[in-house]
Amino acid sequence: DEASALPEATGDARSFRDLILAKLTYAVGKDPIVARDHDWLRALSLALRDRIVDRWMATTRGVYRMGGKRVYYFSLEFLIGRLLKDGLNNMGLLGTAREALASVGVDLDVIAELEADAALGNGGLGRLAACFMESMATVGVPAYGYGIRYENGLFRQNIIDGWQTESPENWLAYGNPWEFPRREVAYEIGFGGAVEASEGWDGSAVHAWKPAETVLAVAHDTPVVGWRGLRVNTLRLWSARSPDPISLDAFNAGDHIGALTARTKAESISRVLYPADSTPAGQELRLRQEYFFTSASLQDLVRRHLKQHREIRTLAQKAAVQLNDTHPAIAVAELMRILIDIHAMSWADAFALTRDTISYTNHTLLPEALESWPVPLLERLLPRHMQIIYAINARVLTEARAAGATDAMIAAVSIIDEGHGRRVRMGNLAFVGSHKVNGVSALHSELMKETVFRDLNTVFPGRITNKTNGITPRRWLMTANPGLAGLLRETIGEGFLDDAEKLVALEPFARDPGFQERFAAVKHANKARLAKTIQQTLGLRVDPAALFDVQVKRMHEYKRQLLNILETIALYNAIRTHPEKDWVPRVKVFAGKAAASYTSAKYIIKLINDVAKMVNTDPAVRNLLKVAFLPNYNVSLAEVIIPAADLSEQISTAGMEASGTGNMKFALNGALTIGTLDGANVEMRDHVGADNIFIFGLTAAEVEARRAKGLNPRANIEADPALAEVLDAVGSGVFSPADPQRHRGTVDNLTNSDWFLVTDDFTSYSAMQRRIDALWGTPAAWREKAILNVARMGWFSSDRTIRDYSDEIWGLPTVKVG
Ligand code: 26M
Repeated sequence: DEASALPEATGDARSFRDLILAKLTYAVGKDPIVARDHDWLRALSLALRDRIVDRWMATTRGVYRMGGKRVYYFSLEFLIGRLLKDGLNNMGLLGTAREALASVGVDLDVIAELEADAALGNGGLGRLAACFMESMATVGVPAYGYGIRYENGLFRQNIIDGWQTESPENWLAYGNPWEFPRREVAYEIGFGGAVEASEGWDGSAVHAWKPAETVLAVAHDTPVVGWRGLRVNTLRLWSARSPDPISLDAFNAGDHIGALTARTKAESISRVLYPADSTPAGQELRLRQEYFFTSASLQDLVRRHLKQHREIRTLAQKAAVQLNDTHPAIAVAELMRILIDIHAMSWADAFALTRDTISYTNHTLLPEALESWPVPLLERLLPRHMQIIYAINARVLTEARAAGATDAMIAAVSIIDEGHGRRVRMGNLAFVGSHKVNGVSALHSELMKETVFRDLNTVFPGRITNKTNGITPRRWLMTANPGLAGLLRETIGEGFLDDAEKLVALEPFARDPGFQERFAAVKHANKARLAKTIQQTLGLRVDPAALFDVQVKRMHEYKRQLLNILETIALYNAIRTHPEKDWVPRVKVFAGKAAASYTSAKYIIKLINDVAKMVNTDPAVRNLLKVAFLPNYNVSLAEVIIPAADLSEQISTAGMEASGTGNMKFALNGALTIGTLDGANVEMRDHVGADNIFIFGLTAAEVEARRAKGLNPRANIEADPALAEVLDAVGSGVFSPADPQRHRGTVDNLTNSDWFLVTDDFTSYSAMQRRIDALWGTPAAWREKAILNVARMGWFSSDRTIRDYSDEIWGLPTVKVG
């Protein structure tokens, strides 16, 4: 019979199979005979969760007993992706689960693909928060992540006739096996109303905020497993609930719909993630989200602190609050309110305690991305906080004046921007309320001192520090690229699993022909897998033997997907003009979402798709060039694309990409980088060696100088006939014959302003691409460089980043695993 054809499970796999079957029966309510793939996924997830929960409670108990400091990572975004395989891997249960499922005729890889991708974030900032959560559990930092449990995460991107459209992504449709709702952990969050001042027992002023409106924040906890399952931390996400779900008076008066509007308004706070990753929306609902989760989180950690330590004055010794960008910057005022209004602390003590507790990470220098809120809006929504912000500002400006600040410096240091109709600068608020402020790469941190925070850096020297970003090698190497991880294990042993810097042991194998062959075979298998995805989603056939040249990230002008597609067109022209040359077959892979309102970014998506349509069907190209735009880029798709890349495109205008983290993921997986000297690319060059990375283009200083003297894109275009030809073709509708004017705006913008210096860097970029072709022609040389990249990328593990935060910002000890 059929069942006897199945492999028999042994040992651990047997007991794990029994646990899965018990979950299937008693938690899912399905007989194995009729269970569908989704039922098996849920049963497996619940079985794994049981194992995780045991470690979770042990960790939580241990942390409490130690009585030490906890880290609270405040982030409006956690771009988690799927949790099953990463959880199995960290728990050491991947093989066990595979065997257990096989014994009941189920394929782990098939059901793992059904898990929803938790996209509670936009891009780099949100994914960094997720990598940090995993690394904090791994290196033994007792940490809580605090954020919002959005019902709808980042939108789904559909490509229709080459254009992006957006639709809601319902990640909770099949339920979420990883979370534990904590209905009993709920806090009141106030909005609006007025501040009542009275006189305290000693004659001092006492302020009581009487909000007009209250919303409840309800906790949902997700365990976060570290490597080898040794420690499990908590991600606590808040969901908004109305304290009065049905307005009974209205309901009884017969207004059944009206009775629900208050509830709808309250619950809209955690309905959806704001999908912009650069320009703040400036909408009231966004400010409500920011205050909602910040207040709930501070109330929660203060309650935990008092329960354990009794005394509010020791807060900074027991709690470190890290602000992920300015989105939770209102924490400075909210903590002050809690300390002064509720715990009757003096101003000076409260401010010292706040500053000792809080620190702030900056992720961008783009002026349009810096958050500021109109004073009248803050005044209406959070009147007490506005008072506190004014009071903080008065003291800071007095201090600055005493330190010799000029009027211009005072204006720059002020929390209030008087220039644009009085706004609260959240960056300045976060800065003055923090003991440390950090950038996310060496270059970015230096630029912070010279640009946005120049004067604050003078008044508060030493406060700005650098913490170069990192990525978790568990998800981005072991889980995403099991083929490579397995080869590395066989070659250099298991040490790198516990300490990514041990990957250097691979260096002696870089030129070893036998190893090179096996390394290339892994890459080829990953490329075949991506080719299959491309075939299935786009109906496009690509050859896994071609050079896979990949740019995947949010669509943004500064990231310069436009530079890449223009160079692709130049290559297309050259192939047709010189069919006799021996061109390197290339597959250009693009993916990324544009903010729904970012029109020029959406036109770039359309241009890529227009070019793809023409190039992919042109017989003159003889399959030497293919262009693929994969829709709906997310963490799960990244896990397929990144291990399959030969070439990683990191080509932002120098000085504009704070760090980048995709750059690290590609290099760790053996792709070579073509990139500008921007963000962490600079440090990647230092680590992998200048011979093993392709750096081109203007430096940040040169970009600044060229902008200062005035850009001259027309001269750049005139100087490069290939570029001129490309722009003529795009502008005149060669790729959009049905609508020849379609890309006119894009070309005009390049010709007349070119703020992102695409035309300045085009020629050197193009030349570098041809050098890359030449190297591809010598596989042994290419592979040597790729292997050296893997060997030397260990430093970019987020474990290292977290140790740096622990040592230099949080004042915490960390432990080694393994
Ligand atoms: C702000 C206000 C309203 C709505 C949305 C936002 C907003 C959301 C996300 C603004 C910026 C957001 O993200 C910025 C971001 O992802 N920055 C990236 O951070 C990475 C991690 O440090 C860096 O590697 C990238 O270089 C940087 O662009």
